[in-house]
Amino acid sequence: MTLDVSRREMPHSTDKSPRLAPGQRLTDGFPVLTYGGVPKIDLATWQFRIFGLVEDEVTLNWEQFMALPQSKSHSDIHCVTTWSRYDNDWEGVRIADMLSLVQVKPEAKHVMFHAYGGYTTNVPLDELLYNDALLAHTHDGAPLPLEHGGPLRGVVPHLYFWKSAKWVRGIELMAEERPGFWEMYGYHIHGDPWKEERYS
Ligand SMILES: Nc1nc2c(c(=O)[nH]1)N[C@H]1C(S)=C(S)[C@@H](COP(=O)(O)O)O[C@H]1N2
Ligand SMILES: [Mo]
Repeated sequence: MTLDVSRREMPHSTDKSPRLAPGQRLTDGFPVLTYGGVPKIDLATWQFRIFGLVEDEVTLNWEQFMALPQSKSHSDIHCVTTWSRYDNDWEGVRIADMLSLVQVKPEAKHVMFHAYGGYTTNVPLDELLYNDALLAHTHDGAPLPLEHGGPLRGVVPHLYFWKSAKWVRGIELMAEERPGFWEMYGYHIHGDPWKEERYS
């Protein structure tokens, strides 16, 4: 099956209000929240793998990744620790475009992001097809700083920011929902900021 990756608007750009999700406060800064250290990543050996419930697993090196169609998105960050940061400009590859490189099996309904360093987080497949969901290498016009996930991070802005994996190295397609790192330690399995899906 070829996934329907026709451009989709993320729900909060149309019907999520107020803009500041409940229980959040605005910050001008950009806090760093990492469990553990910053992994050492060499672009010469960097790889991104799409695997799991696909017909044809794909592995890209950095050059191949950067040759994919590039997109921009503008979105707000809502962190479960209650800070929000408006108006982030991201550049990278839409996750929908990444997924169109493979034939996703029809039973695939969820994904797990895998990151260098071992971090994982799960997201429903449908929700990664919104056009603001990116794998981003650039933030506010500059290469993504290492502590914020450079060279590449997930950006899934309609969910709490722990769903945006830094240092991503793969997407695994799965039939069933499976908890990622923070989800195993009590964070909500879904994480919608407007429903305050913080902890379970
Ligand atoms: N690989 C990895 N990705 C991660 C994390 C992490 O510890 N490791 N922390 C998550 C959490 S809890 C948050 S709030 C955001 C923080 O991103 P920032 O440090 O760029 O603000 O990254 C998410 N992605
Ligand atoms: Mo977080």
